[in-house]
Amino acid sequence: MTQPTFDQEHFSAALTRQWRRFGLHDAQAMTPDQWWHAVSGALAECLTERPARPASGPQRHVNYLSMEFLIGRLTGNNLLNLGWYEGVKDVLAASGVALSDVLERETDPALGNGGLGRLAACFLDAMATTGQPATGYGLNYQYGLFRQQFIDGAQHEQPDNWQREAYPWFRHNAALNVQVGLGGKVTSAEGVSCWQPAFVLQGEAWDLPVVGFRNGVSQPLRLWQAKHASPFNLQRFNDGDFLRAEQQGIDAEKLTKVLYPNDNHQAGKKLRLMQQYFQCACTLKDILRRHLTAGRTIETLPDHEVIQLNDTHPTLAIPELLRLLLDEHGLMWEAAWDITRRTFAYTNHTLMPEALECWNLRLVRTLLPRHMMIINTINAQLKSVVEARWPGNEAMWAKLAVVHNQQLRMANLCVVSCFAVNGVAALHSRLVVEDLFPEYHTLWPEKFHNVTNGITPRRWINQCNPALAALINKTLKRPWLNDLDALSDLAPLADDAAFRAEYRTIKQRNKVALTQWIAERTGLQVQADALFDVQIKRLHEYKRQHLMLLHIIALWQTLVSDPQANLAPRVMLFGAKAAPGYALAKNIIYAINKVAEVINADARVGDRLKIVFIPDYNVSVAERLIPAADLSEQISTAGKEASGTGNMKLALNGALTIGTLDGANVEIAQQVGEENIFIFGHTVEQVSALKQAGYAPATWRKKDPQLDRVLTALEDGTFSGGDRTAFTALLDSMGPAGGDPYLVLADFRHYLNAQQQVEALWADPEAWTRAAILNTARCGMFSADRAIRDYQQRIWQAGR
Ligand code: B1N
Repeated sequence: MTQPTFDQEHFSAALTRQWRRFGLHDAQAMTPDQWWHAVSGALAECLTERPARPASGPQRHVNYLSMEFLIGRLTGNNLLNLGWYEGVKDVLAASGVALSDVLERETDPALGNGGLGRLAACFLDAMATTGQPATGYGLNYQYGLFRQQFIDGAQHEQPDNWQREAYPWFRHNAALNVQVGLGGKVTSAEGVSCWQPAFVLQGEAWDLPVVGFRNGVSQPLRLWQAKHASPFNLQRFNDGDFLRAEQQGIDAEKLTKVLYPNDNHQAGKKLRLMQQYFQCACTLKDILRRHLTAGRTIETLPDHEVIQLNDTHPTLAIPELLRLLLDEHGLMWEAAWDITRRTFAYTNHTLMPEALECWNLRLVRTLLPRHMMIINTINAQLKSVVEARWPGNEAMWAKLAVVHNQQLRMANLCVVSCFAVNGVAALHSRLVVEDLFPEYHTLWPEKFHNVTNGITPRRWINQCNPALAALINKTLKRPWLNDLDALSDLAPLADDAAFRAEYRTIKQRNKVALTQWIAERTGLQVQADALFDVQIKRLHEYKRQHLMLLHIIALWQTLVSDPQANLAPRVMLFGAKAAPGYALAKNIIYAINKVAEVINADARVGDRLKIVFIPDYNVSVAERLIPAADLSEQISTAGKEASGTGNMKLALNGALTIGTLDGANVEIAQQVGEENIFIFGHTVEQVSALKQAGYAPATWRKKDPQLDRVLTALEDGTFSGGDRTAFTALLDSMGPAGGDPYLVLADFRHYLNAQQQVEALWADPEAWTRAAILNTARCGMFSADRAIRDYQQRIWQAGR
């Protein structure tokens, strides 16, 4: 496929139409925000009119269903993928306007929480780039993930009204509107069931273009927005009950008001279940419409369409498809089940028990009575399979049932109904089989796969680190952004002093740029030649931001007690949001900020140790931090982080990883070589052995005087103006009360030892840069393009 070249006249004309629409007489009269709207609107217009089209081919069309798409800013990304950046830059320069300033005006669409939502966005980019026909399906939230503020060190949340109604990239096509029912009852006549919903909602399709990298492809991310269906209840209206047809009791627009701010945690709220069903019902109507209007029969659905479930959040798509096949297309159960089973594939993203979705049966039955019947049929069918395999084994049934103890278990429903189940990194996929679903694995071993996550190098190198991209362009002299394995050709240059100097200069400039931005954003002055030690991710106990905090306190105590200590100056950088209801996570944020206040103001330490907690971490902040990082903190308890993807972005941009053998860290270590990464901590097997033997954090504290000093400083008010209760939640979690479930104390010593190895390598800049270059050169496999090809080969092309 060829790329439409930039047509300056066409773009300029579109731009003119934009500012005329603002009622202006001159481009010069535009405010900076208007410039952003005008440029984006003009580009969106050019894209609609030009021959940018969806990918096509013999493959099945992928329908990627996700409750989250953390897309980040679109305008700059689309310009780069289209190859129009320079052209547009020149047009704006002629008006004395800098494109880079204009792009900074875009509010980050934050329609996701963290890694799961960002992965969905990277995969859409990679499918457009590799030519995989695909549609992303999600929700158009009016409020994205909350904005974070610190007030006296504590997190406060502000609503994120991102002005979706004025977002120039959206295209709305009323012809795609669909209607969705909720509640009501089921009637049966002659073996045919009929659901009569109490309420009907309207789903509006709002499309964002996903632009492939220089290949002329653009395919939609379709986000559904809930509206009142004409003010009537259609059923009542058709029954002639005109006066009572006005709906009551359900506020449709509430449904897509706000993204739930939990990451790796289920809150079990009714509105969330309604969101999930709404997204699934709208999407299935759309998929079936596309299939049938292409002149195909319903029976051939799995030959042409595959539905990939991004975790269990869109699981209701399974009973919804069955309902449509049974009740609206009149299929018999066997045929409907066969079609469904060959259409769905499920990706598991977490083993954390609190994130495995279970829904109360009464709630499900009230909102979705027909789906409940269908789920019960699946459950009964499963029961005979389990009974045949493990006759009379009640405990086994209690474990494998889809419906049990008045709970609907979404992961079980997925495994039973999908042709493929995959984890997101090699270790995680092994644990999915061994710890989460061992019995299902003995029943259906062929269903289980690994697809290690990946990231798009278009955003995570080309867009965020243009200087590094330019160096790679100049060095490789061939396309690499859609063929990331090509980076391996850089490896020999790790031994070339001139190349190392260039590579180091780029990192240094990125760090200088970051220090300026930090000063503007936080008022803190930090030195760009310090080691930039970065931990950026959602705040969660298992990710162990507090382990990094303990190291910071240990460094400070060393610097204070021994001013001659030979320690590298460090800037410790954090970016993290805590779910608003997650008290411990919020206490960890508070503790980091309070420790930062004391240490940053300590003249004895000066520039040798600084702590910066960047407020309101989001995709755009990540784009600034990642190119400037020296050290990437990936320090979750082994077995808890399914994959991680920030680890990949940081390694590709030349940060060395300090990390546990968890998630994709294991594969990063394999790729870069153990001499180019700092691995520490208990392994998965050691973690379970330790717990089995009865882990007691107090004994670990007792045998390590430095650890005791660090914890004492948190207890005795050193960082909280004498208040000994300020960090109770944090301290309790690591003490006998909480039992230190994530083994912070048990990994402390090993972590500090690894940090000393970091110091040693940092002391030799040439050796450090050599290792950094090898990280860039050897992480090509973490391209999302490779992940998409794995999905194609292992999952999407199979299973029909
Ligand atoms: O998915 C990412 C992984 O790289 C991370 O390791 C993993 O933690 C993350 C419920 C989740 N797993 N589960 C969630 C998000 C929102 C929610 O409501 C669970 N996020 C992950 C991509 O594979």
